[in-house]
Amino acid sequence: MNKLIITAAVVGGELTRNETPYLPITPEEIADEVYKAWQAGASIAHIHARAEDGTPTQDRTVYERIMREIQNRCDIIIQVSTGGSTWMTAEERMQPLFLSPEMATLTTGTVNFGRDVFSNPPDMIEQFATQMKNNGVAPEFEIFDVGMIENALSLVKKGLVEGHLHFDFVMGVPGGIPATAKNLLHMIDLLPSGATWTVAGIGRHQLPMASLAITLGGHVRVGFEDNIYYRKGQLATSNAELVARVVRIAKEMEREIATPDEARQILDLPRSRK
Ligand code: KMH
Ligand code: ZN
Repeated sequence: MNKLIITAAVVGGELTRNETPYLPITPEEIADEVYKAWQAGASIAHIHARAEDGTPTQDRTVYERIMREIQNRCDIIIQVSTGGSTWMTAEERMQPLFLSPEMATLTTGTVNFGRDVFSNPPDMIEQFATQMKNNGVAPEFEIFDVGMIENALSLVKKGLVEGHLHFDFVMGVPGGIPATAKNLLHMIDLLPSGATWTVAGIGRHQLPMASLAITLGGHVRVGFEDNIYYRKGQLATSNAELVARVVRIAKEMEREIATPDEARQILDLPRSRK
């Protein structure tokens, strides 16, 4: 089986320190958290940015500082968010793309997000995909429900996305696809051959969905963005703790962990061809 790519989603676009005191906020704190996750075995860092007061921001200068701090510490693949937070405009959300990071997320449809709506109409999706193409950024399709897979494939048909296809199944968001094994198998079935996939299980679904992905040959995303608990009633004190647990499970199942460079090869990112 191919090596396991672990993504650490260390900040998120909605979480606050009221929910967990361990949430990193400043660029240095975020980079330190990413560095610890990398030491534990993560090869991709999914990044959101925060203003000094902790509120989510898509300001490219803040992303630039975060990226620089991370690059000073390790060679992890940096994947910026274009999801931002549910209340942000398209213009705000696409700011970090202008920094030409290696990867960025691309949600290919609109979904209820708890009591909010995470809005991604067709024109916005195409605008984001075009900007990624122009800036040489590899998209990771964020799939919150089944129909978003077909929407992603339509971008490929239109020539707006080229090369290797990588999907992240975000499962268990209230309003999105429930985190069940049957739903995961169904989504895997819909992918074109050669595509890779990862699973981000939300809340208590993080651990079972990660275990399933390890078994099925997929990849895994963990981190505070999706789940702040190590187990019921016990907060995780770092993203690295969540990564380390996935590493231990994978090793017990004879699945090796991909380094960032190995992940670049699996995902056929341009840096792997240099
Ligand atoms: N914050 C959510 C509304 C992404 O990063 O691309 C969406 C999100 C997805 O976090
Ligand atoms: Zn995100």
